[in-house]
This record gives sequence, structure tokens and C-alpha cells, in this order.
Amino acid sequence: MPILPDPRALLAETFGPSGPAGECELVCAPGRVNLIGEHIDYHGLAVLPIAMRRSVRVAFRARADHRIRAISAGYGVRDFTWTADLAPTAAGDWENYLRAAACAVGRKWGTGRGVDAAIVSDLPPAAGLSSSSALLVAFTLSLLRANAAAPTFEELMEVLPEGEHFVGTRGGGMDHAASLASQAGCASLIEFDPLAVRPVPIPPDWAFLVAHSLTVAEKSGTVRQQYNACRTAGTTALQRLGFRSYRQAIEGRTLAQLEELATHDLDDAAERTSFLHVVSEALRVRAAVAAMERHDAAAFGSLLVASHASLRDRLHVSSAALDRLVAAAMDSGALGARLTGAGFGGCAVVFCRLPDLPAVRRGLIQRYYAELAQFDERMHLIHAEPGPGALQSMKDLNASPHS
Ligand code: NG1
Repeated sequence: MPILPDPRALLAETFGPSGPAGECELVCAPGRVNLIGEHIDYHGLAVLPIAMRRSVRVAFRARADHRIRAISAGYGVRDFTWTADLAPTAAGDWENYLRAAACAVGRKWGTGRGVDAAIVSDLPPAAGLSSSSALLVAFTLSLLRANAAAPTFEELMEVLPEGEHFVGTRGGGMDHAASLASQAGCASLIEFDPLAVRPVPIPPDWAFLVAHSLTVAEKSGTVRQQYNACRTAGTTALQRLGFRSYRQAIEGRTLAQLEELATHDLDDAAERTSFLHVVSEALRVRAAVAAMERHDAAAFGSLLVASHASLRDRLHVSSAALDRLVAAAMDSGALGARLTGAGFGGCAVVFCRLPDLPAVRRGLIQRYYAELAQFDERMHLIHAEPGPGALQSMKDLNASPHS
């Protein structure tokens, strides 16, 4: 595993040593890998991610004025003034996540003192592991701490998903909830309306690998439009069928009944297949939680495979590379595999029993990565052990002077 450099050294190097204005503090927000429940959080349906032991880490010092200065290792320095009417800067610039955090805080708690900050990350970008949401979460927490605010999880969830709109994605709240509130050793069943996070212990002999397809899923370009189009098709289908919410559509209906409804009443193919993906995925999440609770690895694996097929054939968010990667994982002895995150490139999550992990890893290297020169095992084939969320890590980090 790569060693994450200490952002405090980068902070001192870039903006000088600590002065009387403020002590340096640390915030760490993990990326997440979604086990199942894809493209349904923005329809208010439950999802099942884990927080990874890979994160965005911020060292910061509060300033006396409203200036925000930040350096991200490998991405340069950004410098702007925190005002009440911040607008996005150039599309695709990482400064937008800093601005989104400042806006999110400003909307609920008001504009406050700025920060000098240094950011490091060991999360691969644009991989569907929510590195950008981890940055938004980490920087939002940094600004709040710099202003001595102690927000609750619920308050943070009021502003963070909205913060992504600032960058242009009309996403759901899965990434922020997982990054904030996960517990080590557990998957998080995240429910919306009302918001709730239920830790589901992962059987000790289950293992998850995050395998990068080596194609990226940049959220700033056409992928963003395709992502938003999935959401629109699903919402339009729901309205056409006369339901208030997907929760209402699912309650008391079998999958067969929902399929019949869609076949009869939805003429538009994109609306029909979106609806079918959403309802079937929601039922798979429920079944996956039950399978995890009864340690039924075979059933859990089959649900992952079915989820991938639905994302590929109904929502059309897979890619040839992701399909090959999933097939290579299954041929290597995995019990299940599927694309994870928004899709269009990025990563697959691969599920197997812990003793089989080395063989699955070897199989993937032979079958998928052998010909790919850019493959770096430490960044592209990650054993995703379920770690704690940012709220827990922040307490631990600042309790220890040597963390
Ligand atoms: P990624 O692209 O993996 O960060 C996005 C959304 C999630 C969810 C998934 C698809 C954002 C910040 N994230 O995740 O909320 O909708 O796609 O399940 O929009």
C-alpha cells in the first residue's frame, strides 16, 4: 500500500511554519466502494457501501481573514477569498471542490475564517471511489473546525450532497454518508428520507478487491451528462407511472408486478429500462443485506453479478473494459463482481472469500492486466478493508500527536 505523506509537512513547506494565528489540525475523509445499490441513491433508495482505508487527508490552520489558500500534492496551489456569493471557477478545476465546501458551509453556518491547507490523497481519481466527494467532505470539515463549529452528521448531510450540484453533478448522498459515518469492519446500509446509517458487520472471511479498469470516469465531461440523464429517465418513468417515490412504487409489489407495470405503461425504452434497473437494484440491496447477515457468500456474490448485468443491459453505464474486468474476476474464482460507482469506466468491486484473495488477485493480473503497461498493483488492485468514516477518524487523528 502506498504510504500517504503527512500533509503537515506539505503545509509548513508551502505556507510556512505554524504562527500564533492557529495550530495545525488534521481531517481525514475516506473514499468508499459501493458493494451494491448503484444509481439508486438519488432516487432515495438504500445503498450498501464500505469506507476504504484510503482517504483524502487535510492539514489546515485557521486564518484571521476570509482567504482560503490550499495546496494539493500534484495539483498545485489555489488561493481565493471566501465570500457569500462564490461562483464556480473553470470546469474541471479541483478548486471547485474547495469552493463547493466553502459554499456548503456558508449556506448553513455563514461565511467564516479562511484556512491555509495542504491536501494529500491515496485514492485513485475518477475511479468511482468518490475521491472528489472525499475531498469535499474533508475540506468542509476543515472549514467548520477552523470556525469552531461542531456539526452533526445530519447537518452535514443537509449541505454536502447539495455541494456536488455546485460542481455540476446531480448525485445522491451515498458518498458523503459513507465517508462520514462508516464503522470499521462494517458495510453501511444507508437509507434516505429519513436519513439513517446502519452498520452491517462483514463476515470475517469475506474479502473485497477494488480493481481498476484503467479507463477513467471523469465527472466533468460527457460522463456528467450521461449520469444526469440516468437520473432524469428514472424520475420521468416514476412520474409517468403516477408514483410519488420509488419507495412507494416498491412497497407491497413483487418484481414481477413491477416488470409488468413497466412493460405495459412505459413506451419509452430508456424510461422503461431505467425504472426496471432502479426497482430491481433496490430489491437486490435488501437481499444482499440479508445474505450478509446470514453469511451466505454464494447468494451475495450472485446479487453482485445480477447488479452488473442490470447496469450494463438496462442503464447502459458499463463499458467494454469493465465488462471484461468483471468476466476476468469471475474466471479467476470470484464469487461476484460488478462495476462500482457511477460506471462509464473506473473500478469494479470483486468479492471472494479471504483465503481465495491471492488466487483471485493473480488471476486478474494474468487475465486482465498482463498487457497493460500502466498497471500499478498498489493503486489499481486494492484490498478494500472496511475502515472508519471521517467523523471517527477525526477524533482519533487529533487525539494523537504522531498520527
Ligand atoms: P461516483 O461517481 O462513484 O462518485 C456517483 C454519485 C453517487 C451515486 C453513484 C452511482 C456523486 C458525488 N456520487 O458516484 O451518489 O449516485 O454515482 O450509484 O454524485
